[in-house]
Amino acid sequence: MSTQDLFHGALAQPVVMGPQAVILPGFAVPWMDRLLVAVEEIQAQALFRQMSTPGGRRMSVSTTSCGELGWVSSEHGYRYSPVDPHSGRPWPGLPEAFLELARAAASEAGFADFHPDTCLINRYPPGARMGLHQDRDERDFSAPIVSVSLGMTATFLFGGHRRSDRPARARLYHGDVVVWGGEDRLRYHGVAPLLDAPHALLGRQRINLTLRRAG
Ligand code: MD6
Ligand code: FE
Repeated sequence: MSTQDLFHGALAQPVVMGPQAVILPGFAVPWMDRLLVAVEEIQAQALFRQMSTPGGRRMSVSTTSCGELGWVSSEHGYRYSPVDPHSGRPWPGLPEAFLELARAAASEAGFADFHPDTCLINRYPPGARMGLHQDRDERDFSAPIVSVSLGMTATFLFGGHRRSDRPARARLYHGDVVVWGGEDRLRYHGVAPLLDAPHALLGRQRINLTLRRAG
């Protein structure tokens, strides 16, 4: 494990990305062991799968979910579903560690009373990326989104309110948390293609948790 991994969180100050968007470096570190155990348990019950976009293209990330609802994408569009279409069963529950971390991070960023009902889990192998998009499948945009980065480092792209706005770039490390909401809630964003730089704990993958209130 590198000194970067050990001390990044303890030393770094919040990085302001917008009026209501902030990176909290290393904020997830105190929850890390519980987060990783929970991700293992979830992916054993609801397998990571590569979904298709409405445009008919296969996403380069693999996805699963937990909570009352799960985000699913297919040729027919994007939606939240109470059951995992692969298994026909409800999604695994939201782990207590996810809820604790999400509430603490939201509160740190100025969003009191965040009650997520879903967590989308994306797994990035080297080369995987996420094109610029808005998160707008949730019913109510008043709740923020809390995003947790695990494993390999990513370059996050923070755009504006139009797809054509040139995005700012920010590095996201293992244990970093991004919180955004309010007037930044519908900003375009994405992830640049992942470099092949294995992480000490998680190897050749990045896992991103996004906690939301969807229903
Ligand atoms: C990712 N994140 O970091 C993709 N969306 O892998 C997102 O798409 C995202 O990090 C909304 C809010 C925060 C995010
Ligand atoms: Fe998103």
